[in-house]
Amino acid sequence: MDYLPLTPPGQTPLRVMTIAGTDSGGGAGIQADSRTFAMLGVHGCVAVVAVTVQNSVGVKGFHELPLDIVAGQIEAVAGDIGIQAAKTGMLASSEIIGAVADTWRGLDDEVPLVVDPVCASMHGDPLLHPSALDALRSELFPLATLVTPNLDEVRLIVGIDVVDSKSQRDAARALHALGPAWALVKGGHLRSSDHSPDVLFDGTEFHEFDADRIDTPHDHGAGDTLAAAAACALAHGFPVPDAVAFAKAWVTECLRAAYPLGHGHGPVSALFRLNA
Ligand code: PXL
Repeated sequence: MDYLPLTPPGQTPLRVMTIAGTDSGGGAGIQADSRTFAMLGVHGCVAVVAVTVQNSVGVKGFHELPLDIVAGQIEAVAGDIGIQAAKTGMLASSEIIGAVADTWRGLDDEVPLVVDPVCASMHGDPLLHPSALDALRSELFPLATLVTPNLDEVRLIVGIDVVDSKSQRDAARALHALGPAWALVKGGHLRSSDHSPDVLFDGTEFHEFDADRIDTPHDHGAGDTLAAAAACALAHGFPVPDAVAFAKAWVTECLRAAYPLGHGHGPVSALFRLNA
């Protein structure tokens, strides 16, 4: 695959922020985002919204940070360091979603925002209070350049059970109607396909992306990694369909390089790039 342009040593790279939760096991969330940021050559900035207690077997609990600390991290970085793109991951509650949306609306610059609407871990442990779905739909989606739900998240957010390419397009239409500029419906979990077909929609045109389905139990952090890579490409000024194509190729390589960890599911790995 073609990678993103790199910044010469000593020069300031592009800055991309993740607004998300930490993963003590290092597989997903902010840890996955930060690995992708580093391996793609951008400077990663962080707004921590929650600390999860988890390992490869599951999420045992989480602690949410105060709203002023969530908002303060975003403002402090945007006002000094400056960011060229951001992504959201686990946001935990409607109050945090409200604080992130308010802060985002108050920023001086227009910056592309990728919203990965994380609702649960791969083990099914909740990472978003069910009462927060409304805030996600009404407050955050309208601010998003791109939303990137998986099929479980699609079901929760727009109530559509995606089983084939027609329902995948219907879901993309319903998601786009909530206000994001672009909606991506990821088909990695689509049982009717032996590939991983994703559908992207901007209200006018559908774009389709296909990739091999990588058959591995070690796919912790795959969604985070795709959204983080898309944010990096948007920071570079890629048009959204090109950013999605890049991110899909990146996460496919990270899935190929995934490794076992602990007694459960290991993470996708951006580290493969060190061997290249
Ligand atoms: O992969 C989704 C995700 C995002 N953020 C955090 C997580 C997970 C999955 O477990 O723990 C913090």
